Amino acid sequence: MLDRAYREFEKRQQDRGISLKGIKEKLKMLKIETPSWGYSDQGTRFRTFKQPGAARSVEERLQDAAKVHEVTGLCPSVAIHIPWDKVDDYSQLSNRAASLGITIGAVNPNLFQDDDYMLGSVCNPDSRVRSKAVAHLIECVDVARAVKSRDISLWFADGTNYPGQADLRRRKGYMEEALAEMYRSMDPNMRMLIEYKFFEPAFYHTDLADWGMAYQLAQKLGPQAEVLVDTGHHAQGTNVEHIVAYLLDERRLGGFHFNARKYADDDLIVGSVNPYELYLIFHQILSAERDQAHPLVQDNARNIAYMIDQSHNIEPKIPAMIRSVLNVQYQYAKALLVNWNLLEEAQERGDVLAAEAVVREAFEQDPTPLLHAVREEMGIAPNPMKAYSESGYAEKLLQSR
Ligand code: AOS
Ligand code: ZN
Ligand code: ZN
Ligand code: ZN
Repeated sequence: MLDRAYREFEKRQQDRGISLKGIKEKLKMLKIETPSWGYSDQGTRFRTFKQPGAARSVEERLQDAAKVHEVTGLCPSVAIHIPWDKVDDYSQLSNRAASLGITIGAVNPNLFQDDDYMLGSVCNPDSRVRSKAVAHLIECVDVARAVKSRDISLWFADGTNYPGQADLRRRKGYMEEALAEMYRSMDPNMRMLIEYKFFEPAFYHTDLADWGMAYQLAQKLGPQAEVLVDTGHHAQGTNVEHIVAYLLDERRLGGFHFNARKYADDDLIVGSVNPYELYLIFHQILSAERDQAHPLVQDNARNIAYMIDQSHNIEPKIPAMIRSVLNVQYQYAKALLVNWNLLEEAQERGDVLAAEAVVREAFEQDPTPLLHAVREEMGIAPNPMKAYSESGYAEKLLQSR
């Protein structure tokens, strides 16, 4: 049933030259993966506050991820972290996920929690440690095969704290060798997503510090290697949407780790601090999708893995995850409301103010009635946060965990 708010919204968009038909279909196709590690107690290097009811096992993490999908309709897959989600039988894990209505998404190796990794994993000066790290990468390729997952997401804590601590170029070579070995072990349908981060936990240099390094490495490895952009991993003021546009044009944008931050890699709720940045990221992706002159760029834009990478330490984890994916959906919905004809005309005229206004005007729309209608058509409650709190799930967890 279309309510008045929706009809008014539709009319307002028609007046702006926007038809909602295709837009609804695109909203129904949006998928955002949630991280298994976001459902358990683990957090900062300061205190990790224990939350009553938080998931304690991979089974419970799958249940919570399935609940988030149930109320949002947006999260049909969950990323896993090995060894945190290690099990004896991965096909059983994947069947269990299926019985909960979700699938296992990206497999994330862990190359930072063993004592062996104090001076690095794949870039460690000790060849024994490097071999151990490579063996773990290959183990994760096997896990991906067993859970039928396409993506293996790589993030390395490797780096140094002091000038002179290690030979930077030698470490670069170690990284290249390790990833080449992993690359050779992948099946043709698999993708290696390479994440970068400019600092932390290492504070002098990080072996994969920025998108350019990740991109060049991906290029050397081959077409199954792509870059993963974690929105929190840039210096203040970095134009992240420009990086997105550049990688799309090079057809190497593999995925995102969404989160927000005020200062450094805070892993806060995406869209809470800088919603315009998130919107502008989607603006670039949708621009690439429209680029009919470059079908491979369009293809890249349609195959991006959208993932949340957050760990909620002071806020209740499941509602925080729900809010995060709803924030992504909200900004994506607005990015779909750009009048591209007006934008292109303004750009061609060199009309700076008009072009900026077209982009900002869509950002200033409130797509809530549209999202309500889309959820209704998908059989989802119009307000997923409310549906979750009324479902009694949180109370049930307090009893049972
Ligand atoms: C670390 O800063 C990265 O964002 C990783 O992607 C991720 O948080 C980690 O692999 C989860 O433990
Ligand atoms: Zn990340
Ligand atoms: Zn991070
Ligand atoms: Zn982060």
